[in-house]
Formats: sequence, structure tokens, C-alpha cells
Amino acid sequence: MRLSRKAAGFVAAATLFTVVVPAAAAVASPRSTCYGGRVCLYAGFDYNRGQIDHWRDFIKDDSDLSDNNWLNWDFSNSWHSMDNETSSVRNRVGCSVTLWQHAEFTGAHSTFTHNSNDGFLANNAIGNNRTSAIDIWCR
Ligand SMILES: [Ca+2]
Ligand SMILES: [Ca+2]
Ligand SMILES: [Ca+2]
Repeated sequence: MRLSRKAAGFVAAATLFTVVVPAAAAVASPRSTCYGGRVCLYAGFDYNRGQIDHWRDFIKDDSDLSDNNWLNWDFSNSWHSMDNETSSVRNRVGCSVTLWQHAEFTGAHSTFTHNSNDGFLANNAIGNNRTSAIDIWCR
């Protein structure tokens, strides 16, 4: 009796887990969405539309993106370095964010206010495929 209740509970928990995880991944497909409280960087223009969906979100500063890899659409590791590859950005983090050309927050840079989107960094000071550090002003 006790054993079967436990077994049933385990099955229910396992079912909940398998249902929730794929749903979260599908919703998050960062091509179209960036969660509140995060800054999302994309390897392609226009938030990767029509391109390989290499992306990553941040909740705090990162002074050197050379040790960060892009994520794939399903949150798996692309094993592809983020350094000098950012082409578009969405900011939902709650404050301004500055992208920097070089590690440790130096060189050319551009600042993006909360709730802003820029699908084309080639016409910003930071430029296309140059970002090497991200400064999140509120964290
Ligand atoms: Ca890093
Ligand atoms: Ca732009
Ligand atoms: Ca750089």
C-alpha cells in the first residue's frame, strides 16, 4: 500500500517533469523572446531570424565573453565561443546595459536602455561581431 502510493507519486512527479521541460524550452526559443530580468545576445542580425539560433542571456556582468559559449535554440551548448560574435541584442534586465569591444570593459561601446531592442549592431559604436564584455548597470 505505502509502496504503491510512493510509486504513484514518483510517476506523477516524473510526468510533471517531462511535460514542463520541453514546454519551457519551446517558449524560450530566444529568437522571438527574451525573458524579463535578462539581457539576450544573438549571434545573428534580427535576433537570429532565418539563421542558426545561437544566443545567450545574462543576468549580471561578464567581463570576458571569450570563456562563454553560445547556446542553441534548445538551450544545449553550441560549443561555439561568444567572443566577437554578437550581432543583435534585446534588453529586459531592468536597467541599461553596455556592450564593450574588449574584455574588462574597454574600447568601443554602446548602451541599450531597459526594454530596448537592436536587431542590427553594425550601425552602432560597438559594431557587428566585436562585443567581448557586457556591463549590466543594475547588477
Ligand atoms: Ca565570461
Ligand atoms: Ca543598430
Ligand atoms: Ca572584441
